[in-house]
Amino acid sequence: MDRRSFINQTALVTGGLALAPNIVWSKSNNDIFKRPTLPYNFQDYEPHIDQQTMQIHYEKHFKSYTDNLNKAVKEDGLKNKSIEEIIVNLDVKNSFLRNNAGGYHNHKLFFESLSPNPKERPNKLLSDAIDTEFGSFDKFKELFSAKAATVFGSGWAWLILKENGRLAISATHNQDSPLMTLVEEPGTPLMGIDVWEHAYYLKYQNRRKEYISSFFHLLDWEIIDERYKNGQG
Ligand code: MN3
Repeated sequence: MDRRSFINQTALVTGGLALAPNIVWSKSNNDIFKRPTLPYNFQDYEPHIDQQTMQIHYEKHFKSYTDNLNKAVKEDGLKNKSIEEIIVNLDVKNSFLRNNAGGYHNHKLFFESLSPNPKERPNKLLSDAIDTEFGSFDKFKELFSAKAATVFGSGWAWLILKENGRLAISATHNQDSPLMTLVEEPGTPLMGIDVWEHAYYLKYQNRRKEYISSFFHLLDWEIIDERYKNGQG
């Protein structure tokens, strides 16, 4: 809890309890979705991604998607659903839920995949699958980087596991998730790069390609190995 909500909550508990106990509890303890706690400091990702970008990205952008998602699930009666269930089943016309559920899940995957001391290569299981699909790990990086570089406007590039068990490189617009049925190439996201300008503009400005190559210095294959293994069922 940040300091302001702590103060608000304390004020309600100490001053408002007798008058409106239900408001006390509806205002606190009810955030269903939380951002993962980062095991590193924001400056630890330097020089690949600068401290200020990481901090604003996590504390402002990611927080805003998370807060809005929590608001949306309360209003839409989706309290007991997992984020994956919400995304797979969402009404695509509900743009508030679509943007914020996608934004939450995409950013969770992104921040969980980055480490200042990453495992730099996938394990044998995933590495073999990458070789089969793309030829080699280096070829995969080349194709993935090209996909990320050519996302027009704001969006994401992904390594996904398709329903048929094969890997693919795909892209989504805005905060759409590969889990959404409306996207061109659906699948389970194993890892993704955020190519919204807020993810790199302070350090790289219009040099998106440099940011993409820096991203690979932080990408931790340990968690991606794990996601792939789980996706194998
Ligand atoms: Mn972002």
